[in-house]
Amino acid sequence: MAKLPVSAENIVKLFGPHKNYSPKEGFEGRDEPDKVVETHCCFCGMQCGIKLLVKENKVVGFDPWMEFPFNEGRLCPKGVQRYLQNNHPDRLLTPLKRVEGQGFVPTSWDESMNKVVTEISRIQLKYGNDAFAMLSGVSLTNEKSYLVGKFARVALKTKNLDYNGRLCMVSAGAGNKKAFGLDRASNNYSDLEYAEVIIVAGANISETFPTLTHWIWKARDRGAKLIVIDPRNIPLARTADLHLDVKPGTDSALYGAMLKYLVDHDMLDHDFIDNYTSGFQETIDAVKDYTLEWAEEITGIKKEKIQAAAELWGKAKTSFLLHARGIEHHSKGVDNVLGCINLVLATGRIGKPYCGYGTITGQGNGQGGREHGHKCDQLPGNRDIENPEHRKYIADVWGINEKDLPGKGLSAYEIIEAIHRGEIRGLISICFNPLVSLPNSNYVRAALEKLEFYVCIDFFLNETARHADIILPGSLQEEEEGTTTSAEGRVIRIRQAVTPPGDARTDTSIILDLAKRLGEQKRFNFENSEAIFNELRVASKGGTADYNGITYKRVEDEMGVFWPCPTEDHPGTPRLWEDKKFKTPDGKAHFNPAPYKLPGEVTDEQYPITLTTGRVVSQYLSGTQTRRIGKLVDQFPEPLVEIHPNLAKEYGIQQRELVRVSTRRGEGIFPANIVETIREDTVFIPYHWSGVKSANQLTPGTLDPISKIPEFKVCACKLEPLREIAPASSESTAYAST
Ligand SMILES: Nc1nc2c(c(=O)[nH]1)N[C@H]1C(S)=C(S)[C@@H](COP(=O)(O)OP(=O)(O)OC[C@H]3O[C@@H](n4cnc5c(=O)[nH]c(N)nc54)[C@H](O)[C@@H]3O)O[C@H]1N2
Ligand SMILES: Nc1nc2c(c(=O)[nH]1)N[C@H]1C(S)=C(S)[C@@H](COP(=O)(O)OP(=O)(O)OC[C@H]3O[C@@H](n4cnc5c(=O)[nH]c(N)nc54)[C@H](O)[C@@H]3O)O[C@H]1N2
Ligand code: SF4
Ligand SMILES: [Mo]
Repeated sequence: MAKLPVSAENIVKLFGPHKNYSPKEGFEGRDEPDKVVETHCCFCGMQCGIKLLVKENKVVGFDPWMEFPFNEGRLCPKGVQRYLQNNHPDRLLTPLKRVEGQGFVPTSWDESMNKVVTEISRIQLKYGNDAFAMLSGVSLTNEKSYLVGKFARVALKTKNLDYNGRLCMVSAGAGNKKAFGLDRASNNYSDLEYAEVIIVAGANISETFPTLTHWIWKARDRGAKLIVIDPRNIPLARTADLHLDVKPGTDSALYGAMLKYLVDHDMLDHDFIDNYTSGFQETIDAVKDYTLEWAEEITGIKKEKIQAAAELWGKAKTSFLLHARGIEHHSKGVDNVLGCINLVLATGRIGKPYCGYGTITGQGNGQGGREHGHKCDQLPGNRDIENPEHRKYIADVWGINEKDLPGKGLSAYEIIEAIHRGEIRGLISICFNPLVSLPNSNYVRAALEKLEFYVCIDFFLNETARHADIILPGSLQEEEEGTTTSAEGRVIRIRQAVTPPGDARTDTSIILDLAKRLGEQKRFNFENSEAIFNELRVASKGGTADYNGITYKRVEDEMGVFWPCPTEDHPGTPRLWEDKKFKTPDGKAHFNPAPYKLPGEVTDEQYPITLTTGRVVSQYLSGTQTRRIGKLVDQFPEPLVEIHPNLAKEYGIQQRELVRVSTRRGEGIFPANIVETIREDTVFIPYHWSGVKSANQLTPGTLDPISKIPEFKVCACKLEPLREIAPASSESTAYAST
């Protein structure tokens, strides 16, 4: 039976209005904290070192941690506000149950856990084990990610477990596995400093990885040339030697044309290609017709600029290529990634000092979280859930029969589709807000309403949780011990600074308790996070993401250890591939043909404008955390639609006028932000908001066939000015990525 979400009125009754929390001037305890805890920012993949100041079991402030090597004390606007979450008035402090007609009502741990277990049993008995799915997230530590993977397969006994990295790094992961047999950025970022040429493709680094900018400036100070590939003239592009303003969805045409140019002008490393790679000939055959003129036609980038980029890249002795979601959030995301890798391999500039390549991992533990088995097709150590040897190894570590280990399950968006088909009836989620972050949110909402039972573990009441039957109050990153792995591949130590407030519990204790109640106490008998990590080390041993030699003590003593690190006397691997022994079956790096293909949806008469989506500096992901922090909200209170002045003129749109943006999936209303920094045929909307302000009402559920990543970065839309100026709040957003 369709279930209605708890009404907004009922939520307000229980929680009061949504609070934008700013502390008093000069916060309490600043001068004399009880303790200072060296740990890391909970937000993006940079995982900047930070010191948290603690007083009376509350995080009351922060200090820079100057000694931590990556960020050397630097923090971005989110990092300096992160401490405000632990003590936030919106924290969930007790389990809640949905009571029809009343909204969410506090309940006990015993009652809520019993209900969860009863519903799991009921649904699995009636519809089969796989009818109960789990969604997880990589803001979770390595220990929790590993635990969730084991919990879903061993205690919940479902194959349908996937995670929010499916919306994030999977195109890069799949591309890296095809080309190198291993999924990690190839270098630590200090290698950037001496690179002669740096390409940044589809990554708005100044806003999304602000502390990484430092390493790019260092290279610039030494004369490095910078090439930025983005439909918007983003802050980094404004300082670049070349800005290639690519039309969304056409990157592979650009990389293909650059590759052809390198071939035609013999700017190739023949020794590297001949001895250490395979697949070169078919890859260059696929781009033999990709002239500069053709590429200009497809990508909208002037051919002189494409030529200049190929010349700079081709002639450099050292170089670095970085990309992020701008090229990966596509139904051809894996092809785009392979197109970039082909340029790196053709010039042989990898596995050498100051020569590197990598995707910039997005979420805090986006790297570690994609290695230890909470992906639908993966087992710990980045093992393959369909490989009989890998299955046997993990089944032995877990003490189960290989035949009882579930197989490959559905990916995140496919789980939503399966709910619509009635194949999945129950859901448990932790650290994921799919209603805001998955594409086609009207379809996602309809799926949530169809679920027979949904339990959510979070520390804030996110938008998806409003559809839950039970909400379990979990923990923030600083409320548990653990490790994460930064975008560089550096395994670092997350420190417990405080215990969870009120009746909230650590995420780990909630999962362990659930496993126990599902009859799996023996296999989930961990004393602490370190015990989980030690099992993870064994489970990862021999896999491509090998953590076996990494101990808590080493991570602390060495301020992080880079995987792979197979033995305790192994130094770890900051720079991959120095030995040229790639992890592919033939030991070579693979070129892969990456011909240009059209995106899933193209513009037409009805929907004539390209829509792309992404981020702003002060908001984080689905906004659950940052939309609650006063100063971050002040900086960017609501999403604006970026429109070029010429396009605005065509529609008679004024600055800050409300504009209805519609696609085949839905519509939203956004104040206009008229800026010269975007292509004339494209509009951009940041996606951190919900409801009528949600960009994901508009985006399509088209997936990359290999990675299953949704196509967040390109679809067709239309604009209608509403002839009404936005209320004052949007006026304060003077800073709008321009
Ligand atoms: N402030 C902030 N920082 C964050 C996050 C956050 O939410 N807020 N999230 C973190 C996470 S999880 C992630 S994944 C990263 C994401 O980091 P980024 O990938 O840097 O962020 P996005 O804004 O999603 O997209 C980057 C750029 O892609 C461009 N783009 C759009 N379409 C195309 C295209 O077809 N081709 C090319 N070449 N570029 C295109 C957009 O104009 C945009 O400037 O940020 C991390 N850091
Ligand atoms: N249109 C559009 N959509 C996008 C994107 C885009 O560029 N455009 N980007 C995509 C990308 S790259 C990403 S990564 C996804 C992210 O999408 P989500 O993963 O849905 O975003 P989050 O805001 O991280 O949601 C995580 C939830 O986990 C909770 N949480 C955080 N840390 C913890 C923890 O330690 N324990 C527990 N129990 N809960 C925790 C937060 O409170 C929040 O409610 O969005 C994707 N969606
Ligand atoms: S760059 Fe990322 S990790 Fe560093 S302070 Fe900002 S959000 Fe936190
Ligand atoms: Mo992400």
